[in-house]
Amino acid sequence: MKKRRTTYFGERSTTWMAKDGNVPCSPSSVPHDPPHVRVPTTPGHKSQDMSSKKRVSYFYHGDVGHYYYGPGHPMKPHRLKLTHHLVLGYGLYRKMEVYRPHIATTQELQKFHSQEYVNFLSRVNPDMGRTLSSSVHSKFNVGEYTDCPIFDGMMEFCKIYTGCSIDGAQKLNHKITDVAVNWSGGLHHAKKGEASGFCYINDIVLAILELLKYHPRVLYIDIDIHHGDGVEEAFYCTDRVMTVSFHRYGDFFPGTGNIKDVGAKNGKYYSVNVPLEEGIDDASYERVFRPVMAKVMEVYQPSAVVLQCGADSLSGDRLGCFNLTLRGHAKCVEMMKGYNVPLLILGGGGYAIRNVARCWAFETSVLLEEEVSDEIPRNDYYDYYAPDYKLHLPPGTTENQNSTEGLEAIKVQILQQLSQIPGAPSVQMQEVPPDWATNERGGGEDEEDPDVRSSNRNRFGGERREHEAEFYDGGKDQDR
Ligand code: V1D
Ligand code: CA
Repeated sequence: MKKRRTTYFGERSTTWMAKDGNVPCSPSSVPHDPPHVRVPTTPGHKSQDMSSKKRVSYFYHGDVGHYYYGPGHPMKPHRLKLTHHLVLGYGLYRKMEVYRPHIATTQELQKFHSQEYVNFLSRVNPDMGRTLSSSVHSKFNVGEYTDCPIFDGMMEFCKIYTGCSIDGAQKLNHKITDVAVNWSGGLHHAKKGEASGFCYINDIVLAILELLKYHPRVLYIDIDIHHGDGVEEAFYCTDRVMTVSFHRYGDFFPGTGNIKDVGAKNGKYYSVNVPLEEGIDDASYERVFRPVMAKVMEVYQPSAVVLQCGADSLSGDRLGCFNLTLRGHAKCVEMMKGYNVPLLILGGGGYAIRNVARCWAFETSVLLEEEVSDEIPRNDYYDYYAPDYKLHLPPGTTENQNSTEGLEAIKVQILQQLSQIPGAPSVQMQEVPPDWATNERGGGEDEEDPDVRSSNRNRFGGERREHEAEFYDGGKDQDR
């Protein structure tokens, strides 16, 4: 049975403008870029410039790696701690702004998710989870022994990773950074009123909604091996967001993402699906990714890009079956960075946790244009990288079932679909809603202490810059 789509947008394209009457996305009101950021000299972003250093902001909360989905579950938040410690071990924190995020409030989550669903997630606990009626279980798609178990601190976990993504979007909106990175985000399967595929709250949709306050067109790209169904569904009927997902298609979770699914109503041709077979290697992936994304950038001309970097598309993943190396995966990041458009970088899936950490630490270095050694640096989790203690992965052995002709046919079909787009859509202007940070967050039920908040948060995102001494956590966690 075909599921009804819970799209966020109706048919009309609108954007917002600031209370003072400025139109944040009109060229005349855009502040000058700092001198070290090169902007294209021609309208649009047709050409790539691979060599302009960017201001990078990195969002991390020290508790995010402590949550546990349960025994036997492949999703291990501990991988986020491994990633962070590898980033620290390489000294990359010295080259970027490191922020601790605000904790997203239930009101913020309800900007996309239904009140009923958010209330349910807020109330439920693991003990209740064991006795949930089958109707509640099937309504919200959570429960014991499912993809989405109810685990201790589940809602706090969601609020942490979502806070990071929203904060990143706000830093981009206010031009405080060129690139915002949240490796704990990217949970692309969550729907308006139900959990799916290890995802409960869709931080991506919420971050895109934040970007839409200032950006007329937002591009979402998804290189997780799974189809980015939750994000596609949310924006299926609008041209304000273009979604592009590269994924394994055919008897593979979640089963959506047919090449013929192109969007509907105002969003027709603004959803792009690139179905791939197992075993795809770096060269084959680039042969599709590069021309498709070049065409997307040419016809859509987004003013902000969100890139979900699920690491389950790497060779050797426990759930995935692609054959990408770190270099092939990171090439996508490098390419999108080269377009010089504000960029939100998110995590996603990834189930060989050492490789996830290798991948995202390497991609952090690529974003910073800092070379890193193939020798894993000393860090709290150094032993995890035995026996070779190398950063880069050996090439996988899975056979590439994507023929050159098959990939060419996919590319041609997608370029043809993209050529149906008349040109970058313009938008009507309305008043911009305030940052959730400044208005709606204040005094919310989730505030730990409103007095503390006002004294150590800035006027844009509510984040607090970490002191370098706070980066290192003592002790070693279990690989769980
Ligand atoms: F192997 C498992 C063990 C325990 C619990 C779940 C799994 C498991 C493996 N693969 N679950 C899956 C996928 N689910 C199914 C279900 C069978 N049907 C009833 C559904 O095949 C879900 C895979 C989720 C992938 C998530 C993701 O990598 O895309 C991701 N991205 O961001 C966050 C997660
Ligand atoms: Ca994908």
